[in-house]
Amino acid sequence: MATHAGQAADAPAADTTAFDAVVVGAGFGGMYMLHRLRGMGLRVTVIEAADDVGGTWNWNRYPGARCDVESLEYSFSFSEELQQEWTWTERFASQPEILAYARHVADRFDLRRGIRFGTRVRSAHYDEAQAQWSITTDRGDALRARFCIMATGCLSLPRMPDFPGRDRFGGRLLHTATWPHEPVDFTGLRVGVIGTGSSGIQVIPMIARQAAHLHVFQRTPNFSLPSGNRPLAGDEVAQFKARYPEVREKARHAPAGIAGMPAPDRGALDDPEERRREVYEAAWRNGSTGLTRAYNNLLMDEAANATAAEFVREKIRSIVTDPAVAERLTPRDHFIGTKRICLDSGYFQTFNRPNVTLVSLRETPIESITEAGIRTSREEIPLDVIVFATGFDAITGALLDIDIRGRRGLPLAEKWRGGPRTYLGLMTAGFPNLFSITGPGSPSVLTNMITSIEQHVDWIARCIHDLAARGARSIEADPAAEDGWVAHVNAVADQTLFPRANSWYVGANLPGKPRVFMPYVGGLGVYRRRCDEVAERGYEGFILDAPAAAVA
Ligand code: NA7
Repeated sequence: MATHAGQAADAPAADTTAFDAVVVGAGFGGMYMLHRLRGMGLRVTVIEAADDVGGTWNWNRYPGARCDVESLEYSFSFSEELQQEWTWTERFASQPEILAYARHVADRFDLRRGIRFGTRVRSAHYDEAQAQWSITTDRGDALRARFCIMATGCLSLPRMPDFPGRDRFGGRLLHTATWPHEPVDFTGLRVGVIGTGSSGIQVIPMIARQAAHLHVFQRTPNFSLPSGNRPLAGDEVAQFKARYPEVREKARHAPAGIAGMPAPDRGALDDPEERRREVYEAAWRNGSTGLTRAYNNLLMDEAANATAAEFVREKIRSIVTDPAVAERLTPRDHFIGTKRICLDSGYFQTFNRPNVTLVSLRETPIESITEAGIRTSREEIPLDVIVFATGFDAITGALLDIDIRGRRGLPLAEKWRGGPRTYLGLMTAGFPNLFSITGPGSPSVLTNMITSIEQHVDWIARCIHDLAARGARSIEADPAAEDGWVAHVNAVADQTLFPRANSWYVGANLPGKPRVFMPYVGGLGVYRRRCDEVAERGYEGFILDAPAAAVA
């Protein structure tokens, strides 16, 4: 490994295959990791399958794609200059604006020259003798690095259900997560959207405005709240920016990594019904996901949750004019917030349009895709375009898509056959020097991803620095510490209603995926303290420089 005072980052070197660290993915995690490690003088390369930075915000270009964390908080805090010079224009940033921000970050910190675009990592194998990772790509690269850092994202392996006849369809097939770069014009077309998760709920109102007719194929109705998106006024932005030091510090220790969402201090049943309604009404009017965090027990207590769920069900009935359609759109199979809550701009209102038809797949399942459209158990619906908004193999999908092998050639897929096992969501035993950013067992998708990414990247950078300072070549999770963390992640989740929903948090959206609650629900502030303590206690629960046979 280059010493920290050693060779300048990315300096021309004879060997373009040997690195201190290879980072997989150039989304926000990979970009910040590159910036940090470069700043420490390490030789780093980032490998990115897409042709640009931005990760999920580069792929998910469907109309209506928008973040559900407010833009002024969904942004990097590591550079005061960056956060002062960038100006967000909307309360919730749209995909094009977030992608423009990612590109700005890449240019401002001169990151592009450290990234190999259009290149997909195929394998990463650990060489025990050398204490190095050997990494291959689909372009024939064979790289070696002391550290391999997976910044592969939690929602990056799209899922396309294999309906019979899919390849026969004569029209156009699109997936929200692999959207074309050029705009798609739906004017005059008959469109079908399959899926009513966040992506479906965002894209449906946009397509409905253009299409001749839109059929929405819904399997499970979802809770969705009005986003309350609006343009940001210049003075509002300036005032917020002036408070950044305080806001960011709060966010780092808040449960969701969002300063504007501190932990509530009372339970839903502590308030009389009338007061509770006022609280929910105010949250509904204010927009954002605040309604599900209005009380501290909404995700813990069935009766408390029912008060919020019923409030939203009433709203759906009040918005959708046809009572039969309203009933079909009303979620009843899960506690509100236990599947990712959606934020929308006029989703339920869309079903009042004459050119929109809701098809409930519970009543009339899809039997096949035909040359002309979709055949349900009732009829064949002719379509020009089918949009799959059918989600992702979340959290573990992109990691297991790479042939990762640790000590003694053990495949990660084999180790995780029963579900992911990690220590702190950062490392998995038997895979030395392999880190994952926002991996399973960390707060990740239950938080502001950028706050969580910064926490993970800073921790990994500090760890690599400390290893060099001690002269250690490797670090890996102690299997006993990993068992303890997995038990803790499960125990905390089991105190909540989360594991009971058939969500992608538990892998229930993928037939055959082991049912494990994957994110850490204990909150980012608590988690951050734990990670810091571990480092301060000399990497408690990790083994430094284990001999080849020492770790099972
Ligand atoms: P989601 O939230 O996983 O939603 C996928 C949707 O697709 C959901 O409504 C599914 O219904 C539906 N789906 C999946 N497979 C099928 C089949 N075979 N037939 C019919 N319908 C199906 O993915 P999104 O992309 O919307 O959002 C993912 C995250 O990205 C989101 O939570 C935000 O964090 C950003 P189901 O509910 O499984 O019955």
